[in-house]
Amino acid sequence: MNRTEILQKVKEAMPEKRYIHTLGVEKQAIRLAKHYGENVEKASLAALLHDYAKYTELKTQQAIIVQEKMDPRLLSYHASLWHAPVGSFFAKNEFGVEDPAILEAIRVHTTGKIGMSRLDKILYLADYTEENRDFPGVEKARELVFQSLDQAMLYALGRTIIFLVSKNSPIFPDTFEAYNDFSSKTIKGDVNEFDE
Ligand code: DGI
Ligand code: FE
Ligand code: FE
Repeated sequence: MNRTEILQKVKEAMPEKRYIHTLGVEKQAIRLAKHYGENVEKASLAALLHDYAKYTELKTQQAIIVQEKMDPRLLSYHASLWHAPVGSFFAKNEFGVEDPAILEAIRVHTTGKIGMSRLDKILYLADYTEENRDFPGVEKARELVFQSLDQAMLYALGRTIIFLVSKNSPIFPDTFEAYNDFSSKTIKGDVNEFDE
């Protein structure tokens, strides 16, 4: 599939606003890839496909999670988490993407996980900071993201957890695990800070 074909298929799968978001994520992912020496083509493709499954019928998403033996805990959490692993499945099966690094970045783009790769972080943070996003804290995230991917991940995951708690939403364990992983990597987030 060439770029034009990919763009057309992605565009047809979502409302205009989501397509504009997708192009914004690609732009930011390419900027970040260049800044951090990551493969630009991989970042671009992961970005273009990351929300492809967002408007797939939930029944279909659920069936794919079951059939493909994906993490069964997903089914007892909010359905907005499902489009990430299901999107990874479509990237492989509808777009012919074979690269495991691209497929994994798409799979973990909503929750994060322990031990994220540079490409995983770039997609997660491009999704969080692309130019059309507007929420409290996005400006700070846009600055942090070019200073340190790990600091930016800690900030973005922390803000996401605070946001979910403010809505009394359940938080998927991988989100906490990712947060803890980045927290323990930075001195600032170390629990010892509170010992004295
Ligand atoms: O698909 P996008 O809107 O571009 O962004 P996304 O895939 O990062 O997030 C989709 C939604 O999932 C968003 O409303 C925040 C929510 N979310 C992220 N982590 C968790 C979560 N929802 C729950 N319930 N638990 C989580 O851990
Ligand atoms: Fe998403
Ligand atoms: Fe997105």
